Amino acid sequence: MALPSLVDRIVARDPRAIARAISLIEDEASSGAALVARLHPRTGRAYLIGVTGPPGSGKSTLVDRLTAELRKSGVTVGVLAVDPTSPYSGGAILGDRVRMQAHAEDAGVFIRSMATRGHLGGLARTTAEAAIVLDAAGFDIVIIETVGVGQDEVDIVRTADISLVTVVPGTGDEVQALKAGIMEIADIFVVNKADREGADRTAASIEAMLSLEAAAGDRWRPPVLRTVATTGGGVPELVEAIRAFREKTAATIGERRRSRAEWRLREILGHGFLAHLEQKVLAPGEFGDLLDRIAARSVDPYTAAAGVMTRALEGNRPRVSLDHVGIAVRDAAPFAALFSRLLGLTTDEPEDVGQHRVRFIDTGQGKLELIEALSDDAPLARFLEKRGEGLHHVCLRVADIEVTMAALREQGVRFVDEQPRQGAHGSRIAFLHPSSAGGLLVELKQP
Ligand SMILES: Nc1nc2c(ncn2[C@@H]2O[C@H](COP(=O)(O)OP(=O)(O)O)[C@@H](O)[C@H]2O)c(=O)[nH]1
Ligand SMILES: [Mg+2]
Repeated sequence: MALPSLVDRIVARDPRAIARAISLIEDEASSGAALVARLHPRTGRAYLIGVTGPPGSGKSTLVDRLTAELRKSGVTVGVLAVDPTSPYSGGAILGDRVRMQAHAEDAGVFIRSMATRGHLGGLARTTAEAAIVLDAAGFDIVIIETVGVGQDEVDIVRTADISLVTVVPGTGDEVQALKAGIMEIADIFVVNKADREGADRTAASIEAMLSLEAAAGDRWRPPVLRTVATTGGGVPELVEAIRAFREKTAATIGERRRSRAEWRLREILGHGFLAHLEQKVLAPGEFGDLLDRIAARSVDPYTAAAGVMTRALEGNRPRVSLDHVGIAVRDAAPFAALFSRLLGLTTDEPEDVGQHRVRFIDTGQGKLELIEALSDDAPLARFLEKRGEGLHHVCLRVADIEVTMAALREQGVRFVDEQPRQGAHGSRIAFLHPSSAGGLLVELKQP
């Protein structure tokens, strides 16, 4: 299907088009990226609710109830349920999809499972883009249920407008464990399974933990709510708390979304740069070789990374230094004498290269090369006839002449020499065609 018509159908909230779009995005197809680009201008209206917490704490059940409760007031709800990827099937566990079939007949609800595909942080790597689809499709609320496997479900704060953290009544150890990471991200705590014993104690210990934090002025203090997701108990109160948070933070939501955009952009750039390194900079298998060398302690990770980065940044721009400046002369002797008298520079013994005789004068950094023609049909003889004595060429030293030539050819540079040839002192040289170098004759040299 052509992209524009897919966009139209998404905006018209066609569930099949939405499902198709999310699949494209999940597969990280280039058409998925193009689609996101087209949908993005139409987003920013939906309110994103993140639901995180340990597996089995009732997130899916709660999301289901929350959806039903929100629907009562007529708002439309899109749900993204992120599942851990099964190591066997590679796909999402289907349980949630089955569980949420209660809304199957409701056009105001769209539910979709997404597999993490190995991504850590509680979300699939493309969950934020899938949310863009639902936002563009006009869902008022988008609920994102995270995997809930660990403490590091921090991605959700970087994706959602509000984060709900579910907890179950327990020994108190669980609440202690929460401290590590999830505590900080909660805008609302939900003690679910409040029909079980110990819910009050669990809620109290969360309250106690919260009271340790300095209550900074007007800041939102996360409420601790109790729900029974299986019956829907406490869910209206949860909807009310969400509304209160949304109202309280309405003035700063632009800021929050901007800082999330920053995080997202950095992540995309990081991911893109890595992909570039793997595909364009490193030779096949080279990444693995680097790992082997790090494991064998023959290189440290920082040095390895620095080497790759240098190549990535300078790979297509060969590093050069000035080797020498060639000067066409009819007779080298008076020039040698002049440089000796004026500057105290000595001239090397002559060396014959092809039809030319060359002498080098070392200035300490770049050299001067005095070139004489050995016969009347030498290229230099023709040069002297046309242009007279003076600057003939500049020679730039490169580390690897083949690599440099290939890189320059890629940029459209033409060469006088198809292949590098033998130069003075056993070097290998090649001349760029003057038409590719602003009329100047440029020699490349690999010492
Ligand atoms: N007793 C009780 N069981 C619940 C409650 N909420 C969910 N469950 C059950 O807990 C189990 C895990 O729920 P689920 O929603 O899949 O949890 P998730 O892994 O966090 O998504 C299911 O068997 C639910 O029926 C509740 O409030 N009380
Ligand atoms: Mg679940």
